[in-house]
Amino acid sequence: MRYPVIIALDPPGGEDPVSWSVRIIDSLQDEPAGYKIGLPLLVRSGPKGARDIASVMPTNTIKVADLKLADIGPVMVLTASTAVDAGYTHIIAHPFMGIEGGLDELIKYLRDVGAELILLASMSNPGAARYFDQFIDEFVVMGARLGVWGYVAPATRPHIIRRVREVLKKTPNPAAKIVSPGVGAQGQRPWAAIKAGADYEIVGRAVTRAEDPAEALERLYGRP
Ligand code: BMP
Repeated sequence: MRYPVIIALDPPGGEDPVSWSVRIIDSLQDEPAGYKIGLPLLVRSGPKGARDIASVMPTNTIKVADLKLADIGPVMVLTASTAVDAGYTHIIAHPFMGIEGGLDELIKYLRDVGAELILLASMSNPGAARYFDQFIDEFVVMGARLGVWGYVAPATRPHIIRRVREVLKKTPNPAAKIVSPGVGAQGQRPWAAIKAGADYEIVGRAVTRAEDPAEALERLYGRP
């Protein structure tokens, strides 16, 4: 891993999602710390396509399924199991459903199969400032109670990342990971989230839409 970056694979319309993703992974290999697929890819490629994509990700990379789960426990488990069975190791979920009958069942399933939960602490779009940001402290404490691997916090609002880190310090797992989207296409500069306390920056279009993704990643982050 040369860069503390997770690459978001959101294939543009009109592209074959599997060959588009494989081309990008071939270009980047294990230069980024991980890769992330989301619903645009999973819905279009189906579980078999998602499995084919996971199988070309280097073994030492984090394989995130960004399903942004928000449902009752048993239904989140059904959805998450599609991604876990396809080879994904980290699942992203919303916090608003709460623990009982929701996230408790999801994390129990993930623990049983050796996968990890990432909880949204807030989001990178401007509208999240009005709603999500009101509950950051509660969501971080909720994640700590559950024993999550990490949190999503927005690169676009570094003070939120600092706040998540601050609240984490008072929990049993202050070193829980923070992953931060919003660099590049959404306007934030590379390294801004890391400087604010994130462990990984999530980058999609600024790298994946470039003619040469490896060159784009190096241009953004510099030579380590
Ligand atoms: P891009 O760098 O192209 O803007 O992509 C950002 C990625 O991060 C997308 O896959 C998006 O779904 C995800 N994301 C985000 O942009 N903001 C959030 O708050 C949470 C996300 O998962």
